[in-house]
Amino acid sequence: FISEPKTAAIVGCPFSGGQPRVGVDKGPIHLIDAGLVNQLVTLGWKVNFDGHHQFEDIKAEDDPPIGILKNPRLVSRVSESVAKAVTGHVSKGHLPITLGGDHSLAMGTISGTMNIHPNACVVWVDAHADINTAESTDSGIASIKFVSAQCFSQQPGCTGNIHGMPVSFLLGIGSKFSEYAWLKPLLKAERLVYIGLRDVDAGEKRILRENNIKAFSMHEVDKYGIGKVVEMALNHVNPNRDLPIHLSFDVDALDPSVAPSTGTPVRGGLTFREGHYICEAISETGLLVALDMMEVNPALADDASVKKTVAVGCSLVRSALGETLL
Ligand code: Z70
Ligand code: MN
Ligand code: MN
Ligand code: MN
Repeated sequence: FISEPKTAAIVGCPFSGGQPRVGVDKGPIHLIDAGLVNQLVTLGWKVNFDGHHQFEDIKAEDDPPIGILKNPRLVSRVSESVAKAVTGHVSKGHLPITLGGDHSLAMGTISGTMNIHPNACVVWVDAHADINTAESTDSGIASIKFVSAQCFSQQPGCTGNIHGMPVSFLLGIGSKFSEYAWLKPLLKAERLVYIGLRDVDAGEKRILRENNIKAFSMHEVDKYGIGKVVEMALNHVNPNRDLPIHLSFDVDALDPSVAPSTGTPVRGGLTFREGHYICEAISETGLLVALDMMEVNPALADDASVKKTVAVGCSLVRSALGETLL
């Protein structure tokens, strides 16, 4: 699906409106400053990067919540413009690499991919399912979650932060919002698979079950090993290994010891090698058509942790684009 000469297009998305913490909008800048473009050139790719996206600004007072959704208009318009950019690249046989920014951007990236490849499958690598709907909030279970050794948070399911919801929007489940009329439910539940889950809200578990969505949590990674998990994941969404693959990688899928600089680190995550194996195995299929590297937040944690997180983000992208160990 990728034309020769192999060309990647960086879609830098300095955007944080899908979640509450400042700093995730600086993720793409750090990934580029770390030398990502040259690293990919070294791998033999032509790389198009003409600066980070400039998003229209909608002032908070002009963007009050719609129901539970926070910053609903801003998130919608940003994702819509990202969808257009991604569609443009994919239509030319270029590989868009979207650098986040928060994961609400995936409404745009996946829509953009599926506009050109309606049969594409999605591999979503994340600690979280990001599949809340406006309704799944009132599951009524206020759970205390020990998020990491250092901190804990108390959240009753969906928080209205749209980075916890992009998958439900893409599937077309939950209530519809006129503000999101541009977003067509192009993704089918059977073309979606998760790897790395370990912080899934009660309402989200019900959604996964009711829609028969395949998910490999950290339990399955431990039980079968990452090699078998990736094989089973691809067997589910891409049984004949002939469909285009969109890989949406949330850096918080990795263990906080590997990727500490992210908004909601969750202990018990993928190791450095497990994360890379996923990218390498998908690269080996030759079917990758779009990649997201999301939720790198350089404002969280100390300098050494930021460096480590940015470096692993670059390294995962290289693996997905064909870097091998030998
Ligand atoms: C939580 C919510 C979250 C990151 C999603 C998810 C929180 N279930 N954090 N992605 N990084 O708010 O819906
Ligand atoms: Mn392009
Ligand atoms: Mn995510
Ligand atoms: Mn996450």
